[in-house]
Amino acid sequence: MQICPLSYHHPLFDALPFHPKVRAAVTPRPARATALAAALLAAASAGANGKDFTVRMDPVPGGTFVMGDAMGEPDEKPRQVAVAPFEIMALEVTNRQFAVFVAETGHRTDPERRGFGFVWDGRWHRVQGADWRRPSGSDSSIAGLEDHPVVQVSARDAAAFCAWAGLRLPSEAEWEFAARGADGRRYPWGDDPPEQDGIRRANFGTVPCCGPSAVDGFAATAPVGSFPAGASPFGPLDMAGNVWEWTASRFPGKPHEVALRGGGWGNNPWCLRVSYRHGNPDDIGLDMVGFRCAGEMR
Ligand SMILES: [Ca+2]
Repeated sequence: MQICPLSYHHPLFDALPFHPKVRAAVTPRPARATALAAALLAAASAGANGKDFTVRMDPVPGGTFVMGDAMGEPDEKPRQVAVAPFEIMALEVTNRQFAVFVAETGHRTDPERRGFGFVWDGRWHRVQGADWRRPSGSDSSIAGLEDHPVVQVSARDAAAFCAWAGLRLPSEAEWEFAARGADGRRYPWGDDPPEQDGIRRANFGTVPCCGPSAVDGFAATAPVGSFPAGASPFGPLDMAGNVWEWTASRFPGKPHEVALRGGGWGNNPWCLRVSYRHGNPDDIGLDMVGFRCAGEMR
């Protein structure tokens, strides 16, 4: 077994300056017409950098599948789960898209209100001034990273974005089904490792775990959708790697934590498996964690 040091319970994690049960006031849910949100996001997304970042929703048919991995961690014990039909964003939410949401709603993220975010360099550092506009701290910026996934957003910030867009975060079961389908594969593309025979299928980190690796051209985040060979059976990209993704599900046994999935740019292939689970407090931001939204099948 290997450890993916994402949870704040891990010894590589700087302590929070507050008890996780002491939560900030709930972020007000913005009230905006979803049609307007969809139009604004489309206008901000299409054709950026010569590439189409339009918000594409991939349909995921309902079904029954075995969630988990008998060869995985103890909390991945296989169990049969039924999922109703839904849709999921083909790509992680980008900085450009999150900026539209903030401009329209005035939303202030949890890391902005807390005054810090967590930054990974082989361990997690609590960095003052790190937020979605300054992912590594006050001297950093997202200039040139407009089509990279937004990071340093909490689960509550992610849920607020999705609600504004007329969507929601996927449950853990929906996320895993969208990533692997029903045939028991280990990764979105199948059972082959993320890099094999010169084909790179995900943005991930060093082996052994867990430093940034620029072998794929990206030491940290990559523009969303950069690894088409890593598509899941239903179409979504980057379900393994690039950034971990918040879900709508509480982490079992940890009522103040939310489940994250998919592994990130600093993790090794073990952590990129579709069944790997982590939990973190719902009001902290990290520079290896983003999200994508789901919605009801239209
Ligand atoms: Ca991802």
